Amino acid sequence: TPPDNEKIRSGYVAIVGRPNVGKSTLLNHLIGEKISIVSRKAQTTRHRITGILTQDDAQFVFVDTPGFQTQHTNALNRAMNRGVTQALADVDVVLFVIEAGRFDAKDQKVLDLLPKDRPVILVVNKVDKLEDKGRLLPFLAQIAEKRNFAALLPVSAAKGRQLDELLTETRKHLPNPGLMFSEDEITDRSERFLAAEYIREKLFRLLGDELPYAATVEIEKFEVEGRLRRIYAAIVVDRPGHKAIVIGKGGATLKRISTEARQDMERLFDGKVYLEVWVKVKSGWADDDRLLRSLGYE
Ligand code: GDP
Ligand code: K
Ligand code: MG
Repeated sequence: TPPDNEKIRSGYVAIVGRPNVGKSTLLNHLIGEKISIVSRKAQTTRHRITGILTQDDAQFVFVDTPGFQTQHTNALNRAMNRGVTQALADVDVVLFVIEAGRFDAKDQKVLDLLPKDRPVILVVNKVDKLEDKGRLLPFLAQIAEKRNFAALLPVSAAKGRQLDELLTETRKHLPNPGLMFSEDEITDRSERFLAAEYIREKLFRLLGDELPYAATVEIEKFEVEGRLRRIYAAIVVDRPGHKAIVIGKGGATLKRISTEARQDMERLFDGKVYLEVWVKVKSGWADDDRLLRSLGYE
């Protein structure tokens, strides 16, 4: 059903939490498309990503955030931290995401950052992983002591469980009458940006523990011809040794990165994609402010 302008409410909803609790997975399941990339590794999300969900009586503008960096302070990490801080400054509701059965100093640190004057909904994710379901209620009771939460919701982002309930609770706190974005928009990010992100996701999923952090992706050309998109992308690495790893034996790794990224793009763009990917070395890219801006880091 089309949105009803009389009763529709809209607002900004930040999704925050320590790395790997499932923030990006949650955003994607709420929107129904992969607009924020996901991997098992911390700090996969480097940008603030907006995902828009419009229903007949509500428009949720979700803001997915990178985990807050405290350890390495290069220009990239500083830009990521600014992204989190800005998302929190402008937001109407906060979804504070934790993992079922776990709450420690890292979660507490994020909780301490949250604005005191905004409603915070506690989202306890990955309940599907909790073996002893009897632990859930005592766990919720323990966390509920920590702050006056607007609601407490156990969910499974990956399995799409309890997400309607989460939306119902969130809607209560949307402040604005009417729409803020057109009803068919799902993100404020461009296709060009999403194409680069999909390639970056494959680096996180297919390469070892360190390389993905030392790499980024630049779209050099993005052409649209009817329903065909021609995309030319460079994977930017820090060292010549990394280049060989990304390419892999006989080019096998690069081929897999490119094939999987193309399939994701065709799904999202709903059309054919011709994708060319190559690797280039730019030493010190993560500390080059100008290059970071050209790559879309605010
Ligand atoms: P983020 O760093 O908080 O954005 O977390 P991601 O969305 O990237 O997810 C981190 C990992 O947790 C990925 O391997 C996800 O597949 C996994 N994950 C996310 N949500 C769930 C869930 O509800 N259940 C389970 N079992 N795994 C999940
Ligand atoms: K992650
Ligand atoms: Mg993420």
